[in-house]
Amino acid sequence: MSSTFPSDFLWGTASSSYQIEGAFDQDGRGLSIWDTFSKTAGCVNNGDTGDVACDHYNRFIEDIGIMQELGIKAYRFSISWPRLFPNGDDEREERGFDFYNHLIDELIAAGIEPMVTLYHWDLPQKLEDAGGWANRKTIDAFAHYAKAAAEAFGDRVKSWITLNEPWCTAWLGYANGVHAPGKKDMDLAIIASHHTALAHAAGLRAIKSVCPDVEVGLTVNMANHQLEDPKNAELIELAQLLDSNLNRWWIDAFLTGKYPENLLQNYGERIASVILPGDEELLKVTTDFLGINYYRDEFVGLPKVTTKPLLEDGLFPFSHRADMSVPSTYTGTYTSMGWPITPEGLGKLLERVHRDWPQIPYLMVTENGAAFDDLKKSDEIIDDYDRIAYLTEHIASVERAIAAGVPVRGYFAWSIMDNFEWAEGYAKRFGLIYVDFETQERLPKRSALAYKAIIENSGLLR
Ligand code: GBH
Repeated sequence: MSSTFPSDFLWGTASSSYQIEGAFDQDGRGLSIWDTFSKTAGCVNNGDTGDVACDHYNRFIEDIGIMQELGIKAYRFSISWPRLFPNGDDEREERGFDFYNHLIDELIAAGIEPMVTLYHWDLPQKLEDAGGWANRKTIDAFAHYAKAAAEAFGDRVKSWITLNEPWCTAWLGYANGVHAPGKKDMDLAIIASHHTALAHAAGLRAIKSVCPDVEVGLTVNMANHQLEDPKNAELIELAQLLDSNLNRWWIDAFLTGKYPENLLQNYGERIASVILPGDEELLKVTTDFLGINYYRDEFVGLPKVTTKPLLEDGLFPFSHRADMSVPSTYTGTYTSMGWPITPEGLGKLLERVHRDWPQIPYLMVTENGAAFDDLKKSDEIIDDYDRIAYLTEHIASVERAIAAGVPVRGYFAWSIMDNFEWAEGYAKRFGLIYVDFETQERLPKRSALAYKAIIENSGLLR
C-alpha cells in the first residue's frame, strides 16, 4: 500500500543533553542552571537530579546500537553548552568537543543522521549568575558558542536547531519558576522572550558564517487553543493573546522583525523599554525550517473562579488558571502527565502554520510523544499500547497534513528513552525504550517495535 510519506522522510527520535547524559561533573563539564535548580529543595519531584540520568555520556555507543536496530533514520540531540564552555565564556573544554565528535561519528557510521539542538535549557550557571536570558550579553555568549559548535561539527551535521522551545525558557524559567532558573517575575519573562528571539537570529548568523550550506531552524512548542465558547468576545480576545504569546512571538520575530501588535500593547512599557533601536533588523533572519513540538491542544474556558480582569496577573497561559484546564465536556483520555490526547490538533496546527506563514520552506515535527505509567513486570517486553495508539494517531494526523500539501520533512518521537522529565524528575516516562534507573538497563517497549515497523513501511501499516 502506497504511503503519503516521501521515501526520504526523516523518521527520528529526540532527546536532550541534561535529560539523558548524566556525568554532570565528568571531563570538565561546567554547571548549568539545571544542576543548581534540581539541587534546590522543592524544585524537582522527589528531589531527583540529572547527575546520572541515563548515563548516556558513558553509554552512547550502546544507545546508538539500539537506535540502529530500530531503523531510526535521524537522531535529534542537544549539546550541553557547559561541556564545551564550562563558564559560558570563551574558555573551551576540549573533552566536551571530543565527546560530541565521537557521538556524531558513531551516528553517521550507524547510518543515522545527526540533528543538533544548541540550547535545550542547560544554560551555563555562570551566565545565569550574570542575569541569564534577562541579560542581553547572553545573546553574544550564545552566538560565540554557536560559532564554535558549527566550526567543530558543521562538516558532518547538516541540520541545526538554535533553541528548543524559547517559550518555556522565558515563561517557565522566569515567570512561574517551574523550570530553572526558577524566577518568578513577569518582567524578566518578557525580557527573556525578546532576548531568546534575538539569540535565535544571532545563533543562526553565527552558524551560517561558518557553514553557509547547512540548514538552520528554530524549534517552538505550539498548540491550538480550543475555546469553550467560540463566540464569546472576551474569550476570543484572550485566545488571540495566548496565540501571540505562544505561537506567534518567535515566528513573527524572525520573519518580520516585529512582535504581534496585541501583545505589544498588552505588555506596554515592559516590552517597549527592552526593544532597542536596530533590533527589528537584528531579529529578522532567513530561517530554513521551523521545528514544531506538539503534545496537546490547550482549552480556554470561560472565567469561572475569578471575576478579576483576565490579564490582571499578566498573560500567564495554560493550566495555572483554574478556568483554563480541561473542560468537563472533554470525554477523551489523558496521558500520565494529565494531558488530554488531541491528535487532530497536530495536523490542524501544521496546516495553520503553512497557511499563515507560507514563506517558511518546510516544517519538522521535532517532538511528539507521551508519558504513560509503564510497569516493568519482568524482563519481558513492556506492553505500552497506549503509547502506540498515541504515536499512531499523531502520525496519521501528520499524514493528513502532508496530503493537504503541507511540507513536513520529518517526525521525531519524544523520546528515544525514559529520562529526566524536568520538574517531574524520573516519575514520568516518555521513552520508546524503558530505562531501569537502578541498573541502567535498557529495554525496548512495544512502542519501539511499532515505530520500527512504521519506519520500515515508510508510514502506518494499514
Ligand atoms: C518538551 O516540552 C520538552 O522539549 C522536552 O524536553 C520534554 O521532556 C517534553 O516536552 C515532555 O514534557 O504552563 O506550567 O502548565 C514540553 C512543552 C509546554 C509542556 C508547556 C508543558 C505547560 C506547562 N511544555 N506545558 S505549564
